[in-house]
Order: sequence, then structure tokens, then C-alpha cells
Amino acid sequence: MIVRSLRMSLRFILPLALVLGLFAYIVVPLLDNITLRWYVRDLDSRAELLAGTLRPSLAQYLPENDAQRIGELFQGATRDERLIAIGFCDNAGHLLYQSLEYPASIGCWSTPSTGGLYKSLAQLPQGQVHISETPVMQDTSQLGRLVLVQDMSFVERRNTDTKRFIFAFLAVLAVLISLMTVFVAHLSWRGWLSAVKDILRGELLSKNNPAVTTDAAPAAAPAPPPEMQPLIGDLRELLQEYHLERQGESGWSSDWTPDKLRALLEADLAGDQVLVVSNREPYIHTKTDAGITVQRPASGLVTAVEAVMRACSGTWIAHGAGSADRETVDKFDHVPVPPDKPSYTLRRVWLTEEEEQGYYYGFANEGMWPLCHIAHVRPVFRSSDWEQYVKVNQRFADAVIAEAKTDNPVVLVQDYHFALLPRMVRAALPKATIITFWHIPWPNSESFGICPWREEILDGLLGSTILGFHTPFHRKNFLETVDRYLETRIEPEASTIFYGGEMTQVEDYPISIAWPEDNPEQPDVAICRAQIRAELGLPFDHLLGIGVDRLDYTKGIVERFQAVERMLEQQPGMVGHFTFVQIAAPSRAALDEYQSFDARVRKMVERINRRFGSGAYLPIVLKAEHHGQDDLQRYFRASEVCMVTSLHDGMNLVAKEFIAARDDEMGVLVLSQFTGAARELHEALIINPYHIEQGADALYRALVMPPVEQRERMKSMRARVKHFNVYRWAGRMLLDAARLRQRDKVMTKIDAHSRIKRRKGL
Ligand code: ADQ
Repeated sequence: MIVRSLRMSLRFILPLALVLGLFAYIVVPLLDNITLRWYVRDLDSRAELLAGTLRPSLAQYLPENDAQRIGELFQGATRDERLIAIGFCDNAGHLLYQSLEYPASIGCWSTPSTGGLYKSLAQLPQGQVHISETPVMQDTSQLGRLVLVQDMSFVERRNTDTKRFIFAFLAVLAVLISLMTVFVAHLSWRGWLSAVKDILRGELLSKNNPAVTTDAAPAAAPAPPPEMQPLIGDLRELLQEYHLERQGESGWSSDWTPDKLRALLEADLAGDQVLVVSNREPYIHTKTDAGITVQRPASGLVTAVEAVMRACSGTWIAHGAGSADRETVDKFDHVPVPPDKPSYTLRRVWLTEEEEQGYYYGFANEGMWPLCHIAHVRPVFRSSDWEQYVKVNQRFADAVIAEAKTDNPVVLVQDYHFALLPRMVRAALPKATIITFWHIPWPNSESFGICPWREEILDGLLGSTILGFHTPFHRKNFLETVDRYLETRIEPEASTIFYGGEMTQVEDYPISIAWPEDNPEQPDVAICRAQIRAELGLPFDHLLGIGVDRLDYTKGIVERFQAVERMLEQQPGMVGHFTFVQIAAPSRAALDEYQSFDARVRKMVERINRRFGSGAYLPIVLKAEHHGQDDLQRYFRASEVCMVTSLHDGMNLVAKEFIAARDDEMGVLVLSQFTGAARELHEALIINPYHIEQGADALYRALVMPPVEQRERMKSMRARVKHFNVYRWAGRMLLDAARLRQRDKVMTKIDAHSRIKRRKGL
């Protein structure tokens, strides 16, 4: 540090010393020379003037040899302080008359035969003098020469004074210039700092580009200072590189595995604690006749996040909803999970019946769920539910704060149950990196406007550092909604929102599944086919379709059955040879909407089975119960076709699970165009589930699809799901979080640096 300061000082001092040396050795002698010449010229003219004044009197006194009057004349003239002495020399060079102080060493200086002024400088003991000789004439004859000796010591005095003045002037000028330079540098430094900060926040990069100024960013941002232009260019290039890198990450270049995710956490988020918050817990302990059993709930969120937590460790905070949950936790409400091979901690939060009713069933599932899924079920908003929602969000936020071991944990907030929590956590842990993932669709701004607490929901979500959606379409809807209802600045190119001095990065991160490892214990497809057909009492060549969902009105189960019915109508040859198995996990059964949906589904199955069934043959088999993962795998592997017909779905993991299960590269996926998965799985038979005939045609086409085509399609989809797995989903979010944390660290350093500089008065 000291060496650096010395080096910095030398950079300033050396040029200054050089300038002063030049001044002392070249400029000053030059100046002396010039001024001396000026003064000599002055003295010459003065000598002429004096001689001119004395000459008439001399011309009168000399012929009379009037020594007294000549003496008085000389003494009177030498009262002038500069004129030291006067002498008169005759034409033979004899000093005839002289004033009292006339220096003997001068004598008669010259005796030129011609007239005119002769002058010289001489160094006498009393200092430098100017000597001039001028002829004194009478008519045409020269009487002699008048010698004038003038003092030149004033020249030295004046030169010294002038030098002093110039040095003083230069010193003052230098101080003034230095002060002005420091002042201007300080202003530029501050401007530069804020511009760098803007760039780091991603502001100037797009501000600079008029193409990205949209209605969403109406505030005319100040143009970046011109000196920042090269830096902005570089940073834009870096950003582009980063985006390419990011695309590479989401491209085919490398596989994402649990190990790679772990390595990323260690390298880029070193030592940072990971906390997950979700409503649904990954493991539910239930009391049964056989004792306490543990189950993994049917939930896409749990499926995805659990795989990530196994890789990352940390703490998962969730609602303890199981009948034996309290009995299995320690005094901190912690339980290590997964039960067979614990790798992370589950922290349970207890809710009263009233809280669960208002927050979960009421606001989240009767309000937000139908609001975000355009599935023609009206959302219901009650003030009492909202109050519980706010209260429970705060309770979970408190749990996050209590579990945080540092002031900057990485908090992964899951889903629409916790829209307010990011802001609450941010208030207590301003340095936390909060990544919120919205697992369901985000509607257009008009539809979202129905929510009476829309501003509060948006404000809460913007407490996040990163906010993730499944698709670019949902992300765009969110940006437009924020633009419509909140006063923010949106940078569409960078996909960032600036609100209340904070920035939220909004991105699309399509979720996925953990690609299954080669499992030698997994039964062969042929065995699965035989087993399942035997369990269902069907012949070995019977065709099977499969649907696996939570029993939810958004999943298009009714439309799916209508498509099956239509296909059987159109293709009578399939009757008796095809069965559709629907595995439906009961969901939110406490809500009227779900109860009536359950009843509607059952009634429909009964009707279709009555219409096309005969004897033991049932065209639709409804298994409205939770199934274990192994069981689901067997069904996926045993079926010719899997139908995913959601009316609206964030992603839909069942589609990906079916593909992952088909290591024989056979089977056909019929997929709703309204799922996030349809954006990735182009080789599926994509349908509009509302168009029943289209669904029926696709189902039939799948059942009769030649094996070659099946294999081609399945192979391509399997490669895609394998590469775009859940570790990549989490990895991309965590990479972005690491980048933003790095940016914050740089900003903190810049702030600290400028604070120190301010304190030092620089
Ligand atoms: P979900 O609406 O729960 O998820 P989905 O993504 O299909 O929808 O996940 C359902 C999960 O539950 C799957 O893992 C499936 O295997 C499992 N499951 C379904 N029925 C089951 C049963 N009977 N028994 C056992 N398991 C069953 C929400 C969004 C989705 C988004 C996910 C993840 O609605 O759009 O894909 O979150 O973000």
C-alpha cells in the first residue's frame, strides 16, 4: 500500500521537478538576458537625454574653464539617484572635470575621433554600472566627451523581485490548478462510480440502446457519460458472452448432474447456506394401523426441488401437514430426510386449522390458483383469507430468518403460496439472495388485475433477487403486469425490474426431472407390460393408455375422457382392445370445487364405461389414489400412449416422467399445447385439449403409430429431457444468483472504496 502511494506520488512529483528545473536553468537566465537588454536600452536613452540637458551649459562653461560652475552642474545632476558620476574628458583623453564620486578606475574611457554615443557595462566594487560617452560640440568643433556613469544595481534588484513574483505566481497557479484538478477528478470519479454501478446493475447497457426503450420504461434515463462509452461496449460484450455462456449452459454442451450442481454450490456460492421454503413438505409422516409411515406427496414442486436438495443439503421449511409429523421432529421441529439416506433437514412449520383454511385452501387455492390458470373456474377472494395469507407468509418468513445462520443465505422460495414472503425476508436479511420460483402460469395483466391485492402481491414478489417462471410467455406476462400496476422501471432487454432502489432479475427457467440412473433392478418393459395387464385382467396384446395427475380441474381430465370416448366412437375396432388407465391423486379435497370435480370425473367414467364396456372390459380404469414412484414407472412402461391434456399448466412433469421411463424408446406422448412442456417436447403429438376430435384423432394415431416413428420421436425427446434435467434448472438459477452476488460484492467494494476516499477528502 505504502509502495503504491509512493509510486503514485512520484508520478506527480517527477514531472513537477522537471518543469521547475527547466524553469530555473533555462527560462530564468533567458528572462534575465532579455530584461537586461531592455534596461540597457533604457539607460542608453536616459544617458542621451541627460547629455542633451547638460550639453548647453557645458558648452557655455568649458570655453571659460569655469571649474566651479561645471562642478556645481555635475553635482546637481548626480543628485539623480541612478546617475552615480559625471566626468568630462578632453579630446586627448584627459579627465578634466569630474563629479565627487567619479570612480578613478574609469578615467576616460575612449577617445574616438568621431562623434556619437559609446557605451559599455562595467563591474565596479559598488556593483554593475552603465558607462556612456557622448561628444560635447561647439559649433562644428568637438570640445571633448561627457562621461556618464549610471548605477545598474536596480536591475539586479528588479530581476530578483520579478523572479520572486513569478515563482509566487506559479506556486499559486499550481495550487489552484491542483485544487481544480482534484475537484474535477472527484466529480468525474463520482460520475464514473455511479455509471459503473449503473452498468453493473445492467441499467446503462440497455439505456444506451434506444431500441430497447419501450413503453415499459418511459422514464427518460440520462445518457451515459461519453467517457463510459468504451467501457459500456466492453461490458455489453461481456454480457453477450455471459448470455452465450448461459445459452451454452442450457444448450447441449454439457450434462448437469447432482455432482456438478454440488460443485457449483461449493465453487460459486462457497459457504452459502441454502434454505428452501414451500407449502408442501417433501416427506409426510402419517399414522396408520401398521404404525407411522412416510410418503412423498404427489406434487411437481416436490418432485423437482427434492432432487436439488438431495444434491445441495441445507434446510427445507414447509408446512407439517401429516398426522404423525409432530411425533417425528426434534425440539427444533427438525427432521433429517430422506428417511433412508438423510442428506438435508426438513423444518416443519405448524399451522392452525384457521390458518390453513384461510391461507392454503382459501387465498392460495380458491384465489391464486384459478386466477393464474385460465381454466374457467372463477377465483374467489375473501378478506379473511387474505389476512391469513399475510399472517402465514410472515410466520414462514420468521422461520427462514430463524434458520439463517448467516446474513446472506440463498433462499429458494417456492410458488404462489408465498408471494409476500420474499419482501418479508428481504426486510430482515437485506443481503440474502432470494430466488423465487413460480411453478404455475402467470396470466395476462388484465386477468391478474382481478386480484384485489394485486399491488401487494407484486410488491412482495419484487423482494426477490431472482424471480423465475417456466416459460418466456409467463415471464413476459409478469413484466407487463408489473408495468401496469406498479411504478417501476423495467429493462426488457436485460429482463430486470428496478423498484424501490432494488433490482429483480426475471427469467424463465423451465423445470424438469432428475434423469433416472440406469437401474438394474427396474423390471423390463416386457415384464411391466405383462404385470400391469395381468393386474388389470387384460390380455397381453391389449392396448393401454395412461394418465397420471393430481385430481385437479386444470389437468384436463374430463376433456381427456371425452377424447377417449370420441376415439371409441370413431374407431369401433378399438372397443374391447383399448383401455385408458387414469391414476389420479386426490388433491385439495376439502374444497367444494375439487369435490364436485371429483364427482364429475367419476360420473363421466361410469357413463363411458357403461356405454363402451362389456363384461369385464372397462374402457376407462380410474385409480383415484396416491401411487408409489415404482408403481407409476411400471404403468408408464406398460402403456402405448400417455395423455397429458392440461387446460393450462406451468410445465407438467408427468410428460417428462413418461419419456424418462421409456428406455425402450417406444410409446407416444399426446401433449396439450397449453403446457410449458409443449415448448420443449416438439416430437409429442401436440393437441388443443378443448378440441375433442383433435384429441381423439391424436390418441388413435398414437395407438397405431409404426414402431419406427415411435422410436424416432421418443429418442429425440429422451435426449432433450436427459440434458435439460432438473439439475440444469437449479444450476442456471444458482449460477445467476452467484453472478448477482458477485455483482453486489463488487458494488459493496466500490461503495467502501468511495467512502474511504470521501473520508480522506480525496
Ligand atoms: P403439479 O400441478 O403438481 O405441479 P406436475 O408437474 O404434473 O403437476 O407434477 C405432478 C407430480 O405428482 C408428478 O411428479 C407426478 O408423478 C406426481 N403424481 C401425480 N399423480 C400422482 C399419483 N396419483 N400418485 C403419485 N404421484 C403422483 C406444479 C405445476 C406444474 C409444474 C410443477 C413443477 O402445476 O405445471 O410442472 O409444479 O413446477
